[in-house]
Amino acid sequence: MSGQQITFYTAAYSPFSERVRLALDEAGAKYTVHEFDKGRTKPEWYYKINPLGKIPAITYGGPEVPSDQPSPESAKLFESLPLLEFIAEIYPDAHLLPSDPVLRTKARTFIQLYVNYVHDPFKGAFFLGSPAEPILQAIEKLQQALAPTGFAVGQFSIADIAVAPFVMRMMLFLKTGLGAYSNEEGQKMRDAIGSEKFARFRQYIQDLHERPSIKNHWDEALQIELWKNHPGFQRKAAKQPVAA
Ligand SMILES: N[C@@H](CCC(=O)N[C@@H](CS)C(=O)NCC(=O)O)C(=O)O
Repeated sequence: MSGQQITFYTAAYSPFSERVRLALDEAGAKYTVHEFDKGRTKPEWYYKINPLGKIPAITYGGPEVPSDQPSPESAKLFESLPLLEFIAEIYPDAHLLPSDPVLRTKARTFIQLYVNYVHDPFKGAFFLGSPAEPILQAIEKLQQALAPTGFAVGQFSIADIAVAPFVMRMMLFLKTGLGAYSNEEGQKMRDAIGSEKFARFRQYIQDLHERPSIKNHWDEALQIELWKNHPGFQRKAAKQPVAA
């Protein structure tokens, strides 16, 4: 267990940040949270932690200081996927990375599948109103990579942590009609994902929801509230016929 202080910079809407929170919680880490509001410009001091101004980030080590006054002595770490690897390394007892090299590689491959083949079609269909077919094909590929039962590689790992915040939001957006897609494309996605073909993917989503680190934190109503006014989603409303 790491004896160093950890301060975690995050926001409730942020799926990238949720990855890191999940890893910290799975590891049983003790950490301080600095929560930003959605859409706010980051204060000047935050750029000392992440020069990109993005969340998530953590400070690691150094003295205990107020979260808005980062110490020069702490390590400043950002980018969610390297942070997952970091947390897995400093908390080896949490087994967030499988000890078997084959499973470990499969976990990393699953993450790359999401990053390289699923994320853009997800953004396309939900935020740009692109056709549904590419995201359905991408989910099929992701599904094929899942272990026959259990989590992505069987045991829970950083693969699930990296993907869960995105696929869970995707399913929530679809269920609640949030997104830039047309009614027809929305129905197409709902019908496809609800069909027998995607049974393994649906089971995976259900298993993620039941994982305590996710279950204890996932708040559907809050997510809807935080996302419903997303500028990408507004396009859907603009496309609908305006009543005379
Ligand atoms: N590649 C980064 C992406 C981080 C990212 O885009 N974070 C969003 C929130 S989910 C953000 O900070 N957006 C605010 C901004 O871009 O200023 C990671 O994996 O950590």
